[in-house]
Amino acid sequence: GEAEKWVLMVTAQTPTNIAVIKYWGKRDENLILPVNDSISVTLDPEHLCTTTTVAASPSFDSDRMWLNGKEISLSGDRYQNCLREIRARAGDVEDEGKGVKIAKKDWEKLHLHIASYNNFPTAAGLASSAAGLACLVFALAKLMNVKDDQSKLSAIARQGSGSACRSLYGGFVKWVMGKDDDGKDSLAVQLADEKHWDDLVIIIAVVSSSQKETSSTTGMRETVETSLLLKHRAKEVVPKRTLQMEEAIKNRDFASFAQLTCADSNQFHAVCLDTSPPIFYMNDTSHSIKLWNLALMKQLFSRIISIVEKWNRSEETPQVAYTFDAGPNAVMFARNRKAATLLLQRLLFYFPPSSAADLDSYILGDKSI
Ligand code: 2P0
Repeated sequence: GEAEKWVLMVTAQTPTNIAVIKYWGKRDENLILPVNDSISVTLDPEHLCTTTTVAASPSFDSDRMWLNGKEISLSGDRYQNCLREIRARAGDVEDEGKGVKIAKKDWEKLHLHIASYNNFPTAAGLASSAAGLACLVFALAKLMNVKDDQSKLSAIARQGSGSACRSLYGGFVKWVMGKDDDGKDSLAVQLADEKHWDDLVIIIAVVSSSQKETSSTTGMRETVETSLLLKHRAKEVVPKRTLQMEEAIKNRDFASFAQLTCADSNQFHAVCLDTSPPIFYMNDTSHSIKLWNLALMKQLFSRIISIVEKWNRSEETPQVAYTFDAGPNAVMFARNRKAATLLLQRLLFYFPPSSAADLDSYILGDKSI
């Protein structure tokens, strides 16, 4: 009847995050519990974000989801775990304008339609799953009037994709690995908000929009199974480095921040190389180079590293840090606007874009949410 025609909707927008202390390796694959803490910076939502609309209606027959306009399956454990956890925490919802009243228990039988858009390449190593799952959990929590705080929501988003838990907060965020077997204490906490370090500028060179070859999930499973270096990293290196990074962020100490960020990116890729069979994210020449007029992808990575390392050594104090994830894009942090301008000049000199349109692939943004 008429009363059955309502649709209740919520739209949310969530930026992606870039890890400066990397998450790589799980101790529990189903709950997504990591082998070490990680720290990230949440980007400005303008450039790299997911927009998700969630809708509930008695006229929907099943839960369905569309990603970038294409229907995708929700049957996987990760989506199912997130939906179940959110539904279990749903509250009463009343929309007087629509004459809608939903009781807590009604959410179990109300179906959802979800539409999600990324304004950046999906699965190209720019943490699209991070923004996507964080946004989904956040939007559903709003729709269903879930009262849990962001930290509790982050533990739900974590079950969708590990790095997603860090996108529930802006600014600088730590994913605490936790000790419990049930994962309740494996969640995100905000270290500093988006206004804390205003000088910092993040520059991302989108090298290729093609999808990466080894997924993070598979890659880290193989690393956990085969790499001895990972055991050393998780037990000895990351615990100390996390504390040092927290200090660097607190004090806005760019020299330490840059040293730790570069070192951790390099160790993450060393751990990938220590995996059997080895994983090469930094010189993956299997990707076609669409946006950049480069002979080989590996030249970009090694050249960015050497350009930045050389430049930093020639100055009194580091000007720029680099970090690379499980995909073909370069993320750089400049200590301030002046360093960012100089960095862009250098990038444009060493990697001249082949057309004006390619200039768009340099994204200049603030880290603020
Ligand atoms: C990070 N990455 O800390 C690290 C650095 C990639 C390199 O988190 O299996 O997509 O969904 O938990 O979160 C990528 O891993 O993996 C990632 P799942 P996820 O940002």
